Amino acid sequence: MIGKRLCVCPLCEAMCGLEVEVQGHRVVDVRGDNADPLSAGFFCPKARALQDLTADSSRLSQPMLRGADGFSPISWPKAIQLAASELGRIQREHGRDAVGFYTGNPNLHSYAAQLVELPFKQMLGSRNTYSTASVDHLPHMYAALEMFGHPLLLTVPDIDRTDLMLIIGANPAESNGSLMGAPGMPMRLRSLRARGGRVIVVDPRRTRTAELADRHLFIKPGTDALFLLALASTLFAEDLVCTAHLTELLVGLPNLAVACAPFTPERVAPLVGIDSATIIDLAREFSRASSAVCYGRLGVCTQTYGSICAWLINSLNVLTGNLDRIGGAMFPRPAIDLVGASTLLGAAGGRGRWGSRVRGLPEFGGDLPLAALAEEIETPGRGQVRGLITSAGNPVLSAPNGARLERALAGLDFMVSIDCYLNETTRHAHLVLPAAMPLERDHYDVVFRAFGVRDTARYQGCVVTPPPGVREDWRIYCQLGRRLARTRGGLAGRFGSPALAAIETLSPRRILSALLRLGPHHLSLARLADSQHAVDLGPLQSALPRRLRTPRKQIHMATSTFLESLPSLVALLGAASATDDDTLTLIGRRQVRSKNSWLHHLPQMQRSNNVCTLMINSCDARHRGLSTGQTVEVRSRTGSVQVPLEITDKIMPGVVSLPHGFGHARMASPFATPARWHGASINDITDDARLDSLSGTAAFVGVPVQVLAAPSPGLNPSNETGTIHASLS
Ligand SMILES: Nc1nc2c(c(=O)[nH]1)N[C@H]1C(S)=C(S)[C@@H](COP(=O)(O)OP(=O)(O)OC[C@H]3O[C@@H](n4cnc5c(=O)[nH]c(N)nc54)[C@H](O)[C@@H]3O)O[C@H]1N2
Ligand SMILES: Nc1nc2c(c(=O)[nH]1)N[C@H]1C(S)=C(S)[C@@H](COP(=O)(O)OP(=O)(O)OC[C@H]3O[C@@H](n4cnc5c(=O)[nH]c(N)nc54)[C@H](O)[C@@H]3O)O[C@H]1N2
Ligand code: SF4
Ligand SMILES: [Mo]
Repeated sequence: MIGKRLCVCPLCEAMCGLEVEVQGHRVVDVRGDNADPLSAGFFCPKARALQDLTADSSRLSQPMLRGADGFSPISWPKAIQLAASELGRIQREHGRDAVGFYTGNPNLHSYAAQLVELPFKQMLGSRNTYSTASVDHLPHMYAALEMFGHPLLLTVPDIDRTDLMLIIGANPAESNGSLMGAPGMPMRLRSLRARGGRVIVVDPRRTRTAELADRHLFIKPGTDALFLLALASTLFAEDLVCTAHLTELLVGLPNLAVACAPFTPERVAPLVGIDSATIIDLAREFSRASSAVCYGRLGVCTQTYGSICAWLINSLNVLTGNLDRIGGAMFPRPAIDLVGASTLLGAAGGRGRWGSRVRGLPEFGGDLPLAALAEEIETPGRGQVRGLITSAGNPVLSAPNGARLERALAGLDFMVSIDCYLNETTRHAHLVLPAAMPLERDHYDVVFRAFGVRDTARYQGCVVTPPPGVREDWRIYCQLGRRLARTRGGLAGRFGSPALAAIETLSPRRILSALLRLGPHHLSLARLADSQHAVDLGPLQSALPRRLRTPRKQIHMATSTFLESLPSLVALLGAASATDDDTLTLIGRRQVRSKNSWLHHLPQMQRSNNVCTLMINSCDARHRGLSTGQTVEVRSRTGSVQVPLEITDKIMPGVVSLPHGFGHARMASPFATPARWHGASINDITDDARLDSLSGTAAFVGVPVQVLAAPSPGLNPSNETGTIHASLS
């Protein structure tokens, strides 16, 4: 039976409205929903991949147990029993911290998984919990906590009404935006310019976003904190600070002025690679625009001064009166208020309350930096991670120095993964529990509706029926969690996990319904379910001081943690550029036909614009006698990969770029991607020792590398690339 369904695309933060044609378990056609208040008919090639995804025979449809001859099916009751007894044994013998937990990106797209994750972690009782936050957005959360009093008080650029958008370290035209639900970025940037506004992009690569902008400035990777300090120091020096409606709320402004003073454009310019006149002009233009917003994402988060960058981006918006103002950086008012809900559910968290066992890296919101996981598995002693649960993730490809993590996984006593696929990580698990995919469960974007450029709400039931052998993530957490709690014996064992039991009885859907009703718009889930399209709750509105969570509802402009980090940046001003001629600086990139590591095997993703190449500037290629298409070896402190070279002047001299999420040559199995699409994992050469010290976020950006002609043809005879070959068993 063929039927048409309106739904939201569950694959990325843009939340595009779709009209899909469904046949049994499969999506057979995808179009944009013109009536969607956010996406207005826009959708990207990934949405078409939903057809491939729902037809994919390589996805898991029953629990799989790894034995000497590889994986074989096992029943659900046996699988849950085995996982609980093995993990329970490890915790009894070695303590609660001996079992680690990692949760990956797709869980952020599942409201039910989000609701159950916290009680699941509380039941586990381990300090070794990890997530993608520490390879992604933690610097923004850190700055929000310091300045506004809550890690989830994150601002969103009011892109549809701004007159000037300064984009630093983000490529929303290809990523479709992050912490900014704004589908159809090319269309939005064009209309911004058509109404007389300006777009300026600061990026070591001339990205698609940069090509749509009025101006693009190359910046040396990892130096954005200096650049932002120079912008702020110019505002103070030229008396351009105008905090307008925010003035009464600010504390520490004089301290910020003093702290910025050494970072004059003249001193900063040679280090960042942008001349001082340009920095000064930019500060003037930003301060004089009738509205302006500075937006930064992964390129500024994942660098050694990531949290400083996030602080300074907020500061720039404050200093020019653009925080909490139409056309500036605004706080959404979503139907489920994440700030209120997280406080209610006891998830608001803190930071630095404990450190990781081996390196003392700070926890944030209860989780440790992902960069610490490998050493926590490798290093003997009380609290060593001997058992691991991974859920909806692929840290072998997504963690810094993923190759080291992969080696460490081999030493675990027991590993269980909850995933839809055998991937580069889950293939190391002893047991893999198959999860229902997006579209195979009811859906509400509880996280990402909180970062939309308009406030909207949408709930949908299941779009396609899941195969009988899979279970939804939240059920797996509840079943595994309750069984694991019971292995503890005594009183705790008798009661299992009351929180998980309560959720199972109530159902996440009822909790969602209550959260919507209690939320600022008092929505009814039944009404949302009846609505064909997303419900428009209107444009962003001013929310201060009401939303602030600092004790006196003030904005803290210069807290000691930030100020104490500045001397090391001052020291940089005096240092000569340390790089020698042979060293290049590595950055990452995202390509349109990708979603992190997990969709490359789908035919829709396999197009010539989605190959894993090393981009290099023509000067650097000439200097090394390298030519386009040739296989090169890229070496860093941690490892090396071989990839084909792509010479392009879209990348800054001295910088090279590899896309993130490839590295599938490891998967020599029936589930593998065809060799041409294997690529190499950038995280085989990133460095788990490079971190933003404040938040513990991995500094993927700016890894020093050497690039040379590969000593022999690549690992694949067809001159395609790969890294480590391994068999599935
Ligand atoms: N197509 C596609 N879309 C995606 C994803 C995907 O994998 N594929 N993943 C999703 C996820 S999980 C996320 S978090 C978002 C990320 O969304 P974005 O942050 O928009 O995505 P990136 O492409 O990583 O953009 C980072 C940019 O920073 C630049 N950059 C690197 N180093 C520096 C530096 O030192 N300074 C500055 N100023 N710029 C730098 C890079 O060249 C790149 O253009 O994308 C989401 N959307
Ligand atoms: N060098 C470098 N490293 C990076 C980045 C970078 O730009 N450069 N980006 C970082 C960022 S922003 C992110 S978000 C991370 C992503 O890191 P991860 O979240 O670890 O990796 P993904 O590739 O998103 O893994 C998704 C897995 O979830 C599974 N999955 C999909 N849907 C579901 C579901 O509903 N339930 C379950 N149980 N499983 C599901 C897929 O099959 C896939 O195996 O990578 C980070 N690592
Ligand atoms: S931009 Fe994101 S939400 Fe929109 S269609 Fe593409 S993958 Fe789906
Ligand atoms: Mo991400």
